[in-house]
Amino acid sequence: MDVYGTKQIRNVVLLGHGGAGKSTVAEALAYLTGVTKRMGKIADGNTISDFDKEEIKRQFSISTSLIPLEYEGAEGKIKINLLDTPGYFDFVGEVEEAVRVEDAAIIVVNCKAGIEVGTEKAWELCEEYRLPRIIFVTNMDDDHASFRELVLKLEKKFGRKIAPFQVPIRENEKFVGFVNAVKMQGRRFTTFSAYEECEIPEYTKKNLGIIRDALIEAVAETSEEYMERYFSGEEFTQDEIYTAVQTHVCEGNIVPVMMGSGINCQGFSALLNAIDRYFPSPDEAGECIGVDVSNGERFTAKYNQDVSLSAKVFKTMVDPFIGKYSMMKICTGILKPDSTIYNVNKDTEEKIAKVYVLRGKEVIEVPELKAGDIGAVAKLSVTQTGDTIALRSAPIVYHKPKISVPYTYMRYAAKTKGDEDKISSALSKLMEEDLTLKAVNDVENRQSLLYGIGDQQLEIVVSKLSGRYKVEVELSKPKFAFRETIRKKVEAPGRYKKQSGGHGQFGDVKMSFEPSGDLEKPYVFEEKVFGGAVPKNYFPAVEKGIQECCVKGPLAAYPVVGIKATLLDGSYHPVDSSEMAFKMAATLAFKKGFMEANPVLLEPIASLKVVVPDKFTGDVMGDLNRRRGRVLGMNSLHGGKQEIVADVPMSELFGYNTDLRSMTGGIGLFSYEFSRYEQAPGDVQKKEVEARASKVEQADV
Ligand SMILES: Nc1nc2c(ncn2[C@@H]2O[C@H](COP(=O)(O)OP(=O)(O)OP(=O)(O)O)[C@@H](O)[C@H]2O)c(=O)[nH]1
Ligand SMILES: [Mg+2]
Repeated sequence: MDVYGTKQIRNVVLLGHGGAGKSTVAEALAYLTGVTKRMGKIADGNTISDFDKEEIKRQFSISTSLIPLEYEGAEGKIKINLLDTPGYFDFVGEVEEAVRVEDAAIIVVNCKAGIEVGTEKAWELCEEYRLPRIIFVTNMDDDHASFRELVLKLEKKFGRKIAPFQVPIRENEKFVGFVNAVKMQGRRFTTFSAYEECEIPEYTKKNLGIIRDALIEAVAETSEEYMERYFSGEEFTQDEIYTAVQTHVCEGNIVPVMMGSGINCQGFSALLNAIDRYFPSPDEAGECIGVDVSNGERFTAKYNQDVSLSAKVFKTMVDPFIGKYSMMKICTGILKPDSTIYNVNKDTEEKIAKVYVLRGKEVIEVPELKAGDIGAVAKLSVTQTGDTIALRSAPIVYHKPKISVPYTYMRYAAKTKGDEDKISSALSKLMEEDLTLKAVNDVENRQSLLYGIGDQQLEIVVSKLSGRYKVEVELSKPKFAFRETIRKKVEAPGRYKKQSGGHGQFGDVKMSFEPSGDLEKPYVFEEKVFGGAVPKNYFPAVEKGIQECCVKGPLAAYPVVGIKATLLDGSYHPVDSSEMAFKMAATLAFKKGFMEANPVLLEPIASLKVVVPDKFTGDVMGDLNRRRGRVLGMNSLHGGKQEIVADVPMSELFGYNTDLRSMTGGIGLFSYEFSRYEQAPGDVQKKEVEARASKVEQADV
């Protein structure tokens, strides 16, 4: 593959709802630009983008794939770095990594399915990252797909920016071509995306007129001079139209809508043309903004190959067979093989040998990569996704990507004992690839937890562990961290006595137990012993007894919190008393007293935020009620959305991701954090106490 200069590069991300046809669009573009001799199909598991075993098995994308294309554009050869992202919401992390380095987007919409939740999310992301975009309407081969209806819906949803550039031509209800509204020419497909010119059918003319007028009006709005010419009835030249459209597309004022059939590879010549003409090269798209670590000052630069190197590592691939690749976008300078680079985040230099571009799973060596381009380096040891690569002499650091926080979790365990180390090393590799995956060791509940965006993602992790790393794990419902405390004050004696011949054991205490009011601490200890009934040197032993009891409470073996224990009185034996005996006596007093002091279970409460469009608020609040949640308030957000704030028991949030998705078609988002402990209702307590009866240690007297 050739080396391309900044101006010859187009970085384009494919976004859209799951199953809309993104990977098929990528495949068609690759076929058309000569990357492949035969077009692969999702159903046959032979596409460039969905090469992973799990993707082939499930027939949808799981990770973002890079597919560089070389294309003979209007002003010479260009390289299009296409990133094909997964549409399913569990893999949002992949999308978030990709949009950070791309300069423009193609939102793929299935004409028959229309605007889906994934379309809206894609649009929102483009707005957030200010990405110029084209909407590519696919599935035009479906006889029931109405382009016009879809355009009306798009206009209603996204406003005046929506600008159809084409009108379909159908014969006997079949999609056979389109009219190009920019050139005002008819096109009939011959083989694949190739076409011959044809007459503009009569029935398209009315529609075409509207589209064309809107287009010319937009061109006129580019400058005062154009406006005057427009009003004097002068026509614009083709080149003037192209230039004006490019300005509007780059500024996000116009979103062209184009069409085709992924599966029949139709409509892609026009799409390639549009990418070439309308999308910005990196230097036109924006600036690199970061911080110069040497002086702490803000750093801004154009994408420019003539200054020193800086690059964003936006994705990591770790494969047991092909190894680790750090994918990066070169921001400034040139990345050359056999050089030393400096990882600014890790303050470490790393050696690189060869420089590559990846195309799906294919690794292609290149002489160098220039500013604005995307490529990869193998076997970096400390470098992770989100890091900035630069030179020690010019240490620039770019912002880390904004990646969704995972809130769905499951407990995991090795199916075969002894596999634990292998599992944790495999998981750490998977976590390098996927920033939304987290393995957490929950020491308190003696369980290992796997956090992700959704259940499907976690299920795929299990499958990857088995397929790639040959270790089997099992997912199950996690245990929740309850606490135990008491509600009233009691006094309780504790006497430990073993005096049957020889050296005996004797400890005797009287203690009071009451709520301390501080649920952050297990216990506070005090002594009010009068006249040496228990000698001072045994006080620490008594406290030790209480401390140990608090680890595993008498009610359901959960940790105890919020207890005040006071040593009031007792007695001792000059020979048989020992620290051990007093510790035991305190334990007996605690267990008896605790159970008499109205013991209760406390459950963790999460403070939850749910963001949904207005129309779903009723359903969401009803569901939160069923989950024993307390809705605390609602805040209006922009775009017709509401944020519902509620307190909900943590245990009731298990499975919330799936339920919220099915309630809202996937558009609802939620986040939560632990807030505090609260008394669990009687039925919850009863169930827990029964379930954990065997775990409670009986006081042995
Ligand atoms: N009839 C028809 N089928 C299509 C078209 N484009 C894609 N498909 C089929 O639709 C299914 C989904 O296509 P993909 O390309 O995998 O969709 P995607 O957007 O990449 O999906 P995710 O990776 O899950 O986000 C596949 O079975 C494709 O063969 C099209 O233009 N016409
Ligand atoms: Mg896909």
